[in-house]
Amino acid sequence: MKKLMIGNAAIARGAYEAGATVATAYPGTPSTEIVDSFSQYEGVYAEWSPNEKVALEVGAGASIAGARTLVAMKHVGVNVAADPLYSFSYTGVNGGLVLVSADDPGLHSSQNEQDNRGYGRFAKMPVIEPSDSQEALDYTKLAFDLSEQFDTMVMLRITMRLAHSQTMVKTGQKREIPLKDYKKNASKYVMLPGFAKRRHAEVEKSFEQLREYAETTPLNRVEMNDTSMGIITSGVPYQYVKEAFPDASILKLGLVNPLPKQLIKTFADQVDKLVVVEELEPVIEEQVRSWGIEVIGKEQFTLLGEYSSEFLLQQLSGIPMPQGFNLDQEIPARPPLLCAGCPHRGVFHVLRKMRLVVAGDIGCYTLGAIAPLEGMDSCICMGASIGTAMGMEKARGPEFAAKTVAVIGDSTFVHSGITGLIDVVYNGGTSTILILDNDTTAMTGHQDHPGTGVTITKQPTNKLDIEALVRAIGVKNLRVVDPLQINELEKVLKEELARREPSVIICARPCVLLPGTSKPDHKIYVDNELCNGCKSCIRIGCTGVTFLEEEKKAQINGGCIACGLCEQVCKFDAIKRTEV
Ligand SMILES: Cc1ncc(C[n+]2csc(CCOP(=O)(O)OP(=O)(O)O)c2C)c(N)n1
Repeated sequence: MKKLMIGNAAIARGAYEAGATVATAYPGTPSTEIVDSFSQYEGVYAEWSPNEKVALEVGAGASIAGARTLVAMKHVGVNVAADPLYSFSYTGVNGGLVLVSADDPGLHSSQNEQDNRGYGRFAKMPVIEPSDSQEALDYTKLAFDLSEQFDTMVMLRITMRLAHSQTMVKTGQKREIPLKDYKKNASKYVMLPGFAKRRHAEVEKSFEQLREYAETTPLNRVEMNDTSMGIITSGVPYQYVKEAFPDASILKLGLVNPLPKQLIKTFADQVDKLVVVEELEPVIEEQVRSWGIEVIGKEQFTLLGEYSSEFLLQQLSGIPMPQGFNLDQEIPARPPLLCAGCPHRGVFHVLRKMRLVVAGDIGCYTLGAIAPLEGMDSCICMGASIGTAMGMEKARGPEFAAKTVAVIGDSTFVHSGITGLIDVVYNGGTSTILILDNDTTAMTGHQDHPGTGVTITKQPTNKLDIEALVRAIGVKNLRVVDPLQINELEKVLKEELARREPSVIICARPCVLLPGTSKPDHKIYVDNELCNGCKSCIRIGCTGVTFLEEEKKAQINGGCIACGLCEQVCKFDAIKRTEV
């Protein structure tokens, strides 16, 4: 059957057709739809793991036990999973394991632009890059076969453009792949130094075989054409190359680690000028250069962001990018904002008002960093907030801690905040930590997590009791507040900051966009008689409130969901509620 599919759905389909029966993931743009789609197939097991390290460990266990297994994460998730990754690359697999790394050139929704082909090189792991949804499906299937043939996990590296673009896909039949036998094999799966030494030698041996395989695999193909220019490329940039230079000769690499040295040398000999087109790092270019082959690469292109066919034409042929191509020039900037009624807004309003130092974290609440709330001092990676606040305290002393808070979401707390809290309690920190519990992983599209009590397939399960967990860690001062009750929140914050002990304040209110979230039975309006245009309500940064410059009055617009925050910040009682 043929149908339009985004790359992520095609990968899920490929895994299903390859007979994978287990899939694990932690959500993260642009990878989230992969395991979500996989979970909808019959007869498979899929899970949202608490974080990427656990996802890969569960994947490794399933593979060792004999199942074909898919593990998916965004590029920075691979950093979290790097510890098991580097050991699992030594043990190898039983059932094939494909690890999808969804990279984000252009930082559409990430904190960095790292190029995860580098992991392939360091961990001696084959890396495959599809260029469209059909290849995403086909290469995923092939990746499972390769994984078992070469006894290694295989990385399928995609980028946002492939993950979320739709192209036609011909789907096939599911292959029935029986579970491989499980046999105890400690020298393969127990990474004691003595065993690991031998496994390292095995890895090097099988990587040499992969190098040979790279020379002949259909994953790498030469499209010989005009020989005045030859372009080596892979992944989505292949599409840009085809569009910009339809007459050029192309070496399209589907297997980007290891590279086919001989194939590349032969291709280079046949063309007058050799160019490597790859987004982000010069991974292919540097290897080609190291073999003494002259090549045009990053001196002509950029290490930053995504490419396009127009960009390639400009850089290689001097054809200027079309006028107005830069969309930023045409459309006013529209920075992302917290939704109207978002419970996080109350928190950041109070934090700014109290002029606190805020060690932040990653989630919807990171938007509290931008104007007009501007309530965040740092944000490093998921789970970093609590450790960062602890470091600030240890550097500057408890007085500094008395005006510092850490802010972390519920999904992020479970992902990697728990150990930071353990550190605070264990090493005598006095931090005040706000867990913003909106009962979902909102930022990536409302995925469930252990604290929501629901699985990926919407089955009820044990609901992690965050309060009990915090107490078990040893936090004696635990408060639960409604983050949209700002006076109460401010009072509680003052009390907890005054303590020379760790405190946790759980700001509990469900995400306003969650289905079933109760909506207020009143509406909000501005009493024009009382509004004096002070703009206090505008400074909460809510899309439900507009300021009419001519009239010098605030106005509640259709975006309002009557959360009542603006009503609370108005000192002149000009914002009122009416029964519906
Ligand atoms: C290592 C890593 N994995 C995944 C992501 C993607 N991501 C960013 S924030 C976030 C979780 C947000 O959920 P939560 O902490 O509950 O905050 P909310 O968005 O609900 O406010 C995820 C999955 C990431 N940035 N880094």
